[in-house]
Amino acid sequence: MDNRDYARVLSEIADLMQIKGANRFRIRAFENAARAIETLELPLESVIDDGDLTTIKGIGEGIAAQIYQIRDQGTCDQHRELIDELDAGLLDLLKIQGLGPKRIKTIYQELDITDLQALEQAAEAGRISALSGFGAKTEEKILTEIARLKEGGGRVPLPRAKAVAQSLRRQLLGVDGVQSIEIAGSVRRGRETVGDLDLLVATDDPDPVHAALRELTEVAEVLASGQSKTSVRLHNGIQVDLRAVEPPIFGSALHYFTGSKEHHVALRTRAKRQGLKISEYGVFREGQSEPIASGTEEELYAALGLAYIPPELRRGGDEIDLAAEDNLPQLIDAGDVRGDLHMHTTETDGKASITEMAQAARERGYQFVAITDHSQAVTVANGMNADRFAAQIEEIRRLDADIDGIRIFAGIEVDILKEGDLDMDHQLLAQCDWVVASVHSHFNLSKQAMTDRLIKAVETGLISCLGHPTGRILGGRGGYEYDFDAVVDCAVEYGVALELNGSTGRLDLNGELAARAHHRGARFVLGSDAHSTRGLEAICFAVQQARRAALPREAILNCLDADAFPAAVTRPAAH
Ligand code: DGT
Ligand code: CA
Ligand code: CA
Ligand code: ZN
Repeated sequence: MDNRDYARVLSEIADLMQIKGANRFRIRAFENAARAIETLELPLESVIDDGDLTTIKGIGEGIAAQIYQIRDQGTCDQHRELIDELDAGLLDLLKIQGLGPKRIKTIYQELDITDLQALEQAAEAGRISALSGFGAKTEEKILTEIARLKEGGGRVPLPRAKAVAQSLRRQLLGVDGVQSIEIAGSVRRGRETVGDLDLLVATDDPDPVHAALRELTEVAEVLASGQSKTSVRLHNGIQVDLRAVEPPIFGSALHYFTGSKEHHVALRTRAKRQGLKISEYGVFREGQSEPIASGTEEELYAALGLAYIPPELRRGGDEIDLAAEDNLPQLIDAGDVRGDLHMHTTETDGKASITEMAQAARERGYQFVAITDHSQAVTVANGMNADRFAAQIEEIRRLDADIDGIRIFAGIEVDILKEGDLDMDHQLLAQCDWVVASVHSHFNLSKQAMTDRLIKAVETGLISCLGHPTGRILGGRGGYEYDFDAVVDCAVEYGVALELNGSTGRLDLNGELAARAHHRGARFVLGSDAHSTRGLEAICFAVQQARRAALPREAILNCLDADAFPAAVTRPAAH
């Protein structure tokens, strides 16, 4: 389990306590503990192994005891008792954006509602807007949010799914007889939400690895288990399919279980015309039982007369034709990224100093970073006013001169205010090296007003990049409405790049929208939006969305050398 799993259980306890009407200091204690774990730099389990959890600020004896239970059982007494007393369905209500525990408490107490369906019926019947403190607008919002939750159908955001899959993989790698394990399915393809996890194991002796999966503490329920496949559901609700295959067919099995189904269908149709058959056991000539390829995916594609198709492109579109002509786009990988252009420090809501962030970036092999703290409109993040930003620019200049082996560019994530104005002194924006402009408020403007707002910001000529351009929260809030193509066209005209924000809650732009913007001539920037040194790792998700969009290196500013970067960024002088 990772830190988020622990934090989730603790914050659910806090929320359920609030619904129940518990002592507010006890609620606060669980909230603080959840927060402390979420922002912890280390895996919580390494702290558990090293001894004393109470050394973590915000975690006392009582909560530490609950945490040990969560480690062993995936849940704890407090959580179980609250669910028994209240109702597990309330946890679904808590997933509704904009409905905190306080309002759910009212709904629960006044109307005795404990699940989504009952809430939906009540909202449709107008019984929610009749409650004091609720209006017609809230009621409407509840209905759209429920519709969206249903549509999401329990799919898990990619970053979370991947973290869970990697943790399972690590734990199973050491099991007797296991030669290798790969994460397959939609996670490998980088799909932004994931239905279930698929693990593929190469082994001559499958029993131990099936047993090991069944016995992991994360597992809540074994759904099926046999020689070739085990399916389980974890305490966090995620379902996992593990398949064990013999090492000689690992490549073809990995290909099969990576999907997508659409890619397979198109591939089979093509193979059939060539008198070939594909299955999880390999590529076969019609009527023969020995495969002509099975060990690796590369061999499999070669046997079909195709160039290797990376998982991110396997969608059943034009990738097979392109591979046949050897015309596949060249995809970037993590090694092409020379710098990160979105990160926060202790000056605002980050956990590490400018120097710590730069050092961590240098360790990752980067040539440059841009520091992009918030402007003052983001009060919850302690955003900077002009004086603080001016001082920070100076400090960055000093630190940049001092540090070896990496360039530190002075940047900012400036808020785009409601009317499209930038939340910072224009002189200072013109002085710094890199301006990410983002929307963090007033998400509900009309489509026209939001389009005008973004275009106005671009037309200032002061911004280098639009940050997290749709504003959606993965598995949460949808993006704000605006004319995407019109804003992209304006950005292209002004040389303003579009961000692929890799932070785990966003993936914004995603692969689909990035591809659309690419066709309109846009340039891109990958950003981790890190709030800690560990947060820099999120760049991998931006890279993966760029791969899904098949963006060429030349369209991505992070792939430039540090020397070439400043000249490539559109600055006020250009307009
Ligand atoms: P998900 O889990 O909904 O995010 O998407 P996937 O692609 O991971 O789908 P999943 O878990 O049902 O299956 C994993 C892969 O296994 C899938 O991408 C292709 C392969 N596969 C599974 N069942 C079938 C099937 O009935 N037909 C074909 N052609 N492939 C299948
Ligand atoms: Ca899957
Ligand atoms: Ca599956
Ligand atoms: Zn932001």
